Parts: sequence; structure tokens; C-alpha cells
Amino acid sequence: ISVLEIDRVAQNVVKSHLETCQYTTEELKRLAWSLYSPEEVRALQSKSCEAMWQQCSLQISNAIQYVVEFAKRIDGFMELCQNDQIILLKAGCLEVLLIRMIRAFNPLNNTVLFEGKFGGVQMFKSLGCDDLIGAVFELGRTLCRLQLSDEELALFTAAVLLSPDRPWLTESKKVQKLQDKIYVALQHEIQKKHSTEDKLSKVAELPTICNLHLDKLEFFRLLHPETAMNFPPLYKEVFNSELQYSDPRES
Ligand code: 4D8
Repeated sequence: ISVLEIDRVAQNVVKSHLETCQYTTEELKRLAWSLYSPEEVRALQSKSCEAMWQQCSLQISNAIQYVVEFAKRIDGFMELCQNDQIILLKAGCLEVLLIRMIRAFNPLNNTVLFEGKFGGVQMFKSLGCDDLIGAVFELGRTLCRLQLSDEELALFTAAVLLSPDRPWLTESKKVQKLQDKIYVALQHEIQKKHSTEDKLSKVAELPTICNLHLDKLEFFRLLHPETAMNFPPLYKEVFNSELQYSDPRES
């Protein structure tokens, strides 16, 4: 493939990312020091487990909508068969979300943006998922150390989304071709910055965290089936354990 083609791929992916990433870097910088007060954190902590799960699943499904929009704007994605589009989104959207999280993560004080303000792990105490939250924040710190640019973030998340090894893909060769181009563009981008570190090998923990989230959800669903039934439709569609062909693009 030609340099011209690689450039075109990079431009499309970066543009799609910037158009769908919800907050600009400037907005995030401005927000970075609006922290939850100790009283506000206490209020979050004293919520019921159910209420907090409800609140978090709502935030996640809101963020997933942007990931879906990102996928749709990547050249080639909409040309995949509908079955594969759905499989890629279901399998990859939480991973992408967790990578995108670094834009809204402040490693200086270990806080993350949640409903307009930054707060630490304590904020999520009432979920009863300390191990999951701990792993997510740890991932945030690890990824922040890589100091990925928005260009790298865009290409990286696109590559994660277009993983040809997701189970049940019917045209994985087509997905592989798209991912190959994105990887070449990403390598190109990383070389530009003469960064020697292998930035991609650091994210082996992503699938582990995503599975931990599914475990927690399954357990929560056993304890509070009524609350789980009322989770946002998009959240349910993406994370339902039953393999059913619902379409997250339509929520
Ligand atoms: O741009 O959409 O505003 C996390 C959620 C991020 C989970 C969101 C969350 C994000 C995961 C709420 C609960 C990452 C941004 C805000 C909300 C991703 C934890 C923190 C988006 C980037 C930061 C800023 C709890 C947004 C991991 C796990 C959830 C359970 C239901 C157990």
C-alpha cells in the first residue's frame, strides 16, 4: 500500500475520532480541576448499589453511543456485513471506552471525569466492585504514562474495534485488511514522534477488565433482576450474555 493511502486512512480515522470524542482536549483541561467535594463523594458512596449501577450503566451507554458513531465513520466499517458490524461493536466497545477514558483521566491525582466532575475510586464504592474499579484506574494510570496523542488514540481505538479475531465474524479477512492498514498508519504516526517504546504491548489487561465487568454484571443481575431489567437498552444490548442478534447501532 502507498504512503498516500496510509495518509488517507490516518486522516479519516483521526477525523472520525475528533468528531465523536464528546469533549475537546481544551474542555477537559478546563474541567480537570473541578473535583467532587468530600460531601459529594460521601453522597455518592451512600447511594444504594442499585442506584449507582443504574447511574453508571447510563453513563456507559451514553459513551457507547459515541463509540458506535466513531465506528460508523471509519472508512470500510459500513461496508462490512451487518452481522460483522454488530459483532465488532459488541466485542470492542467497552475496550474502546476504556482506552478513551485516558482523555478524561487525571493521573496526577488519580481521578476520572464522571458526570461533569472529577473523582477518585472512592466515588464508585457503592457499586461493590472494588477490584474492577481498581483495575480500571490502574489501566488509566498505565495508559496515561504512554502519553498517547489524539492521533495515536484514534488509530489505536480503531485497530481495537477492527479486531479480526472476534468470535463469529463471517468476513474476518475483510476486517483484517482494514486493521492492517490502520496498524501501518499507527506505526507511521508513532515513528513521527521517534518514540521507541512499544506502546501497544501494554494493554494486555483490557480483555481481563472487560470480562470482569461482565462477571460483575452477571452477579448483579442475579441479586437485583428488577434493576438490571431497567438498565438502558443500549447497555443491555451490548452486554447481554445471551448471544442474541440485537443491533446496538439502532439504540
Ligand atoms: O468520555 O462519557 O463522559 C466508568 C464510566 C468514561 C465506569 C466516561 C465512565 C467512563 C468507565 C462510569 C462508570 C469510563 C466519559 C464517564 C463515565 C469514559 C466504571 C468510569 C467518556 C470516557 C470516563 C468521560 C464503573 C463520558 C469503570 C464500572 C461500571 C459498572 C456498571 C460496574
